[in-house]
Amino acid sequence: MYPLFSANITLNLQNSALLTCLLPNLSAILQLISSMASHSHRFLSIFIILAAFCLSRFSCCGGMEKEKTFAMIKPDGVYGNYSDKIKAIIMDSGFSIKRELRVQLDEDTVRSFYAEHSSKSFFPSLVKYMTSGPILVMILEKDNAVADWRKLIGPTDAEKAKVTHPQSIRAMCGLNTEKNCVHGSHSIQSASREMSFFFGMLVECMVFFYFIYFFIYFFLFYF
Ligand code: RTP
Ligand code: MG
Repeated sequence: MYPLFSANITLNLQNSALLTCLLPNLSAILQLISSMASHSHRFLSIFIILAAFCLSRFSCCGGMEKEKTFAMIKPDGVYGNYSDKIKAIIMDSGFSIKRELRVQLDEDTVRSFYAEHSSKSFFPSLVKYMTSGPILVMILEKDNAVADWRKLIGPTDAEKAKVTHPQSIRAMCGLNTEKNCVHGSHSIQSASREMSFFFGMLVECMVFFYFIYFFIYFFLFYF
């Protein structure tokens, strides 16, 4: 299940190596390919580009990489202008921000994201809170990222966090058990699900449009 992004999307694909190279230089790449002498050379070059893209996608899951986790600055954090401060804490704590995306969630997306809590009494209130304004979602990377990010954000109840974990992010910008400013994945499995939930669809869309672009280009100019 993927989220429906309704508005207000800004995107940081800084570290998506091949996409970052390919997309801004698409017309230059197309010109280079079209200057090649034969159809076979052109199709070979397309094959190499797509294969490199697929390899880069697989390499994101390889064992050589550091652990990744999913982080979110919730509407109260964004609205309260805590985003830059939280990002500074993230960097100072040794994480690198691999991706980030500012997005306004709709109700269905929140219901899907927090499905594990759908039977809880606070669920309707949680849906209202999470749709009350834009959020900032991020992929963070470092050794032991999942556990370290959970530790950094502190307990769910921000009031309690102010007493027991005064250095935590929720102590700094959270208000109570619900409005607690930030989210963090509980486990490597949930991190994987949540990263795909927000960033999987985006990459698939970009690949889809990339393919469409190629097909239109070749049909118009070569057949
Ligand atoms: P999160 O998933 O957002 O990182 O928070 P968490 O693990 O610390 O807490 P969780 O139990 O997963 O709850 C998800 C979010 O639901 C809201 N909540 N409200 N009113 C309440 O009693 C209540 N309990 C939880 C919070 O926004 C919590 O972060
Ligand atoms: Mg949770």
